[in-house]
Amino acid sequence: MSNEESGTSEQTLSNLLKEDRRFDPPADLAAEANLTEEAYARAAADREGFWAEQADRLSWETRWDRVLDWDDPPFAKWFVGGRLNAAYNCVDRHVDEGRGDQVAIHWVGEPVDDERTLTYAQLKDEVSQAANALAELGVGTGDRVAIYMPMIPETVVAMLACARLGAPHTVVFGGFSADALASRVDDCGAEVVITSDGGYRRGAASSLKPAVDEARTKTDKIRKVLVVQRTGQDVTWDDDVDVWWHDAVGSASTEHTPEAFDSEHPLFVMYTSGTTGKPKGILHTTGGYLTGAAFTHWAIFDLKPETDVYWCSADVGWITGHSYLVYGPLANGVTQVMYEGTPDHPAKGRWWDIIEKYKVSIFYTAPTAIRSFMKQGREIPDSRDLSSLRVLGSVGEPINPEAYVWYREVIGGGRTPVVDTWWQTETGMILISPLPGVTRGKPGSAMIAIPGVEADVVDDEGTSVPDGSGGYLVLKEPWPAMLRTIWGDDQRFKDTYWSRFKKQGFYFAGDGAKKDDDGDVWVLGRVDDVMNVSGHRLSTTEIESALVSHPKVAEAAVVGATDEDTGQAVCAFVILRDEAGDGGEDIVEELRNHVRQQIGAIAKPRQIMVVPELPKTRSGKIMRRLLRDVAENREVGDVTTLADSTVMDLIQQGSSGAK
Ligand code: 6R9
Repeated sequence: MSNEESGTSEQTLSNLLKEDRRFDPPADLAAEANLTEEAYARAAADREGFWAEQADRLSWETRWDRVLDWDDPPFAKWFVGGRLNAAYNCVDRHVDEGRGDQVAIHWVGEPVDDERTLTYAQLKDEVSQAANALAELGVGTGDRVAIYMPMIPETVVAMLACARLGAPHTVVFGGFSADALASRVDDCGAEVVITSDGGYRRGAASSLKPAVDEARTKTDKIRKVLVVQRTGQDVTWDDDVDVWWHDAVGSASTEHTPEAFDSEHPLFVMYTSGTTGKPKGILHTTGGYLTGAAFTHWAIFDLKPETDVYWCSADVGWITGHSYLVYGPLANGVTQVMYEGTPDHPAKGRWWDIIEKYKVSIFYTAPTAIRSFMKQGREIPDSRDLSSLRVLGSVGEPINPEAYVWYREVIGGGRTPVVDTWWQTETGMILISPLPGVTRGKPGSAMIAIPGVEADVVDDEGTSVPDGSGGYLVLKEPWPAMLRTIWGDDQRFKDTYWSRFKKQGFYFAGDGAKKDDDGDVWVLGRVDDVMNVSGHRLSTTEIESALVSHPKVAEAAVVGATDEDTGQAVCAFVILRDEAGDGGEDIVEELRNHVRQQIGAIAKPRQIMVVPELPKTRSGKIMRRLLRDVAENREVGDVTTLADSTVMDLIQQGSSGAK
């Protein structure tokens, strides 16, 4: 954002920042909070000392002799010389410390009453068996293993078994195609794939194994495929390659001694859903990543491992599933819920049934889910007992103030702080977030960097912008869970994240953000989600927020489409709330005027299309690139990273002729 332009953006962004609702932390939570205000100053005074304290939450076989080696930036090494085993920390340690009978996972399958409970002791046995079975299949330290699974306990077991062996895993979201799987397997050279026959989704068994079979025709890397039987559906079988999990793992010994690995030993590679080009394999290593995931999970959710029941609704195929379903919660030894299916099967309200049944106290989900519940109305959650909830989290996208307030009021009964957590696959851990016992929450703002993290908003030259202005979100100092490189491509790692502000040595996050008058951060979305209409910079988030604040609108996505007159023009796609019916004849005009009223004439959409669905990635992010294709009457581009690739057909049918 250039200097002249930020003046304009300041005015047009003022709509979001007009938000003046504030929510104090509940007094009882504040009194017992894991972190207090003092942590910020303590961490700022001695950042490395602060992180060393956090690393001490883990069990190390050998202690580190240097906290941070930043001698060759941007290649960081954390807890240098330290040795540990991530799986030992997530499982065995709790058993060794006498918590073996505590439930680790209450697993809830999609078919009602298909449930399984695993204690830490049982998890230890299964992880040990799986590690022995993988070793038997020839998996050794450093070998990569691909995991292509539904949301079942074996997925967590498989990840931990890999970690136990020091074999980096790469989890590929089960909704991805055979092509996507093959290209990831190829890129990281995985010779073993762990999968299942299928999983349950929207009431039916959907298959996974055929995609692995197909991937094997596209890459010659795959030597063995370990198959969990989940649905019992027919699978084609190759005796030379395929191995049943229940045979190999079921017959393996429950004794397995975990080896300690170097703190910088690779733990996993997670491919990001790239907008264009080859996906990036983000590499995370052991000691720093586990420290960051465990600490943030404890601090930001104010976790009390002995009494809380935690639930993160993310899929393990996403970084949130890695840090806040597997490594963070299990390192902290909490009891958690894991759910296989969709929120509306067999009926709307399934999630609230689960919260009621297991007395979930901390719940972490995405704004897209919250907005879809708003669409259904409050009667459904109102008819469940959600009084066990005490902290709510949000991740993945900016949360619109309306969705934040609804989440807090309707789901949290007006009691619960909402932590809007900003982070990325690359950051490995939450970096900007309120602290539930400290922060006076503002709907729509992720607030400030957590203790130990240095974030800022800067202009084109890398200079910190004054409060009240917008720019680029950067990280000024290394943090323990930061990515170490892009798998096999150090140059791309440097170019993508470290070249934009090379002189200053800042990490460029790719997000636009704004500091309000109090210095609190409002993340506005990816820099490429900024539109330029007649020379005015408009953020998609701001206009979407205005649309969602209209009582008939459930969800909105805004893109800038090329326009002869104005350079770009605002095009909006909206999903109406159930009770709004078809919205009435004049709905489009009504909404255009609403945006004008909320923000100003410049933001009034040229075009609004009422659609039944929006195209989203697995992590709930709207793929605006595809909507831009529709808005510009182009053939729709690559849809392979969509969670549901049929959505584009629905949108195109609905939008034809609309203007
Ligand atoms: C964890 C995750 C990262 C991008 C990030 C930003 C957006 C995530 C956000 C948020 C505003 C939040 N994002 N959390 N934007 N407020 N609380 O989502 O990782 O899939 O790599 O996406 O998501 O644009 O740059 P990832």
